[in-house]
Amino acid sequence: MLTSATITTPIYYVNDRPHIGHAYTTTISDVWARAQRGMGRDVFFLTGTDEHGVKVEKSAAARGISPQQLADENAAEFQRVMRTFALTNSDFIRTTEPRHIAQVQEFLRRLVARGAVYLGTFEGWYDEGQEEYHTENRARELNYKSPISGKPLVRATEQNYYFKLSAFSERIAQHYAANPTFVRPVERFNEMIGRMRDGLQDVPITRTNFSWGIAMPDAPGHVVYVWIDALLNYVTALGLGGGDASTQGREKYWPADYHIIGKEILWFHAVIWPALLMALDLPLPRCVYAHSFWIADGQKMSKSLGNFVDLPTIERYTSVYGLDAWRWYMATQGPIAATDADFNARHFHEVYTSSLVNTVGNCPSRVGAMIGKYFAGSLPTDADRGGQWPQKCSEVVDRWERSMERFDLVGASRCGIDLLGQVDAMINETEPFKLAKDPANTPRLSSILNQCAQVVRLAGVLLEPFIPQRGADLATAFGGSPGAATAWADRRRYGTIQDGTAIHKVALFPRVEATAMASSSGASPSTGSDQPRQ
Ligand code: ME8
Repeated sequence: MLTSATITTPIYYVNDRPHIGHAYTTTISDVWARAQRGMGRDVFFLTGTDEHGVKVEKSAAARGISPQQLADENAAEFQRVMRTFALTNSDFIRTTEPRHIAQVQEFLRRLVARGAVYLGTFEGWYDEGQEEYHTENRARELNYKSPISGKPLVRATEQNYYFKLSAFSERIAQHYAANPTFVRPVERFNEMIGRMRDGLQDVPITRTNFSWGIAMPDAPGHVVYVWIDALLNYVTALGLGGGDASTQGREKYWPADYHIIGKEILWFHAVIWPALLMALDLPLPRCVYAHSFWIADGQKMSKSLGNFVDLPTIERYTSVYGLDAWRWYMATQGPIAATDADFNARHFHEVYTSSLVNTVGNCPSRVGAMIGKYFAGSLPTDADRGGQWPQKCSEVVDRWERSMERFDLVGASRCGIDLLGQVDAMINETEPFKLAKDPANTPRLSSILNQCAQVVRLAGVLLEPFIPQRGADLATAFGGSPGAATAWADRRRYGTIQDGTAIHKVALFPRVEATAMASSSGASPSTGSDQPRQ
């Protein structure tokens, strides 16, 4: 039986158009999903859109359209991006779908029935832009200003339904202690542990000041707080609250292995979400992974500064360098750790040239060309049966598997590059082009080129989740088949290309002019009209 694996991205707000941040989180999740599928696991990869709340209501009003129209328009745009970027999500959940709404209401009924939700009066500090309440302590720490927009927090009083978050402090602390990798990276985990020390206060989970949301069951006038609605997407998509035909048979995908999110929404995922799951008697996800932010040329990205990497900008990169190059840059140079990452066109170009053109492109092309020239494109035999390679390769594949398991995509990306580097080194050392001048060297030449080809194929397997299009070309050129078409036990093994197999020369990554992307971040020209964002 296949083991399953589940990964999720945040569901994105439909009051914004897709940009580098969304592309980043979704792409790294896709790399992981593809890697797990390649290893033969049954993967559920979830993304979608967060469509309720005041922000969407206001953006729609500003454009003179209904919130549903705005949501439909932008959800379609996000879905188009998933397709054009070859992202392999298993479902795309929208929070205005009936299947989601019905289950959110069912979960709220359960929370009320279990005494985890009650009616009370709230007075506190509210961040209008983020739709987030803060405790007095936290508000003071923030200088009574939104950490995101810098606008003052406002004093708010409301009669609301509350979630008894305070009742879960102890259990969450225990879970943290027992699961030291529950939140990653560790710097982020420490932050959460620090904030938990303040104690947890109950949180209002309904609103009465707007209507664009899910109605609280049996409570006329109350609309479910957008964050509760949104968090529940991770389990409504799997039908844990009832579901419909589209969610049937998906219970096995819970708990998720990874919730991949940006650091600004970690509190919701590391504290509120686990407490909700505990209150619902559902198991907790294995890991909440909170990456940092892309910044541009050392500064926060902002549309008014003109360094904002929006969808048209991304599309310019993919048309100049190709989709795989974009993915490679996202997955290997992005803010996966606790520090922000700088996006700039020069760096993009350097990484493209050194890793993709000079290594991933060049090495297979060299090997393919020599087999073409000296053995008419047919894999010669290796009397040495791989020498040291089978052992070396098995170690590298083990390292790759472990890196993927830990969501260390940078570490995993190096495995394929390392193998190709070692092939290059062997070619430089043994100089097959010199050996080829004397027929007496043919057995040795055969062995060397057979070994090079075997390692190149294997490196391609390890690189394929990052560069699926060129990875498939590489697999085909070296006598294999791309993706999960073959069992992992065979794909991960050194030496599976049979003697006599046709090996082709491949041109994977063409050189690109250094000046192809004009401005430094390559961002679209400024419109000057939009708010700065994270
Ligand atoms: O927060 N760098 O949606 P959102 C890297 N709907 N990643 C970035 C980024 C940047 N500069 N900017 C955004 C929401 N992101 C809620 C989520 S989940 C139950 C509800 C990415 O559209 C990052 O993953 O504002 C961040 O968490 C997400 O986009 C926020 O997307």
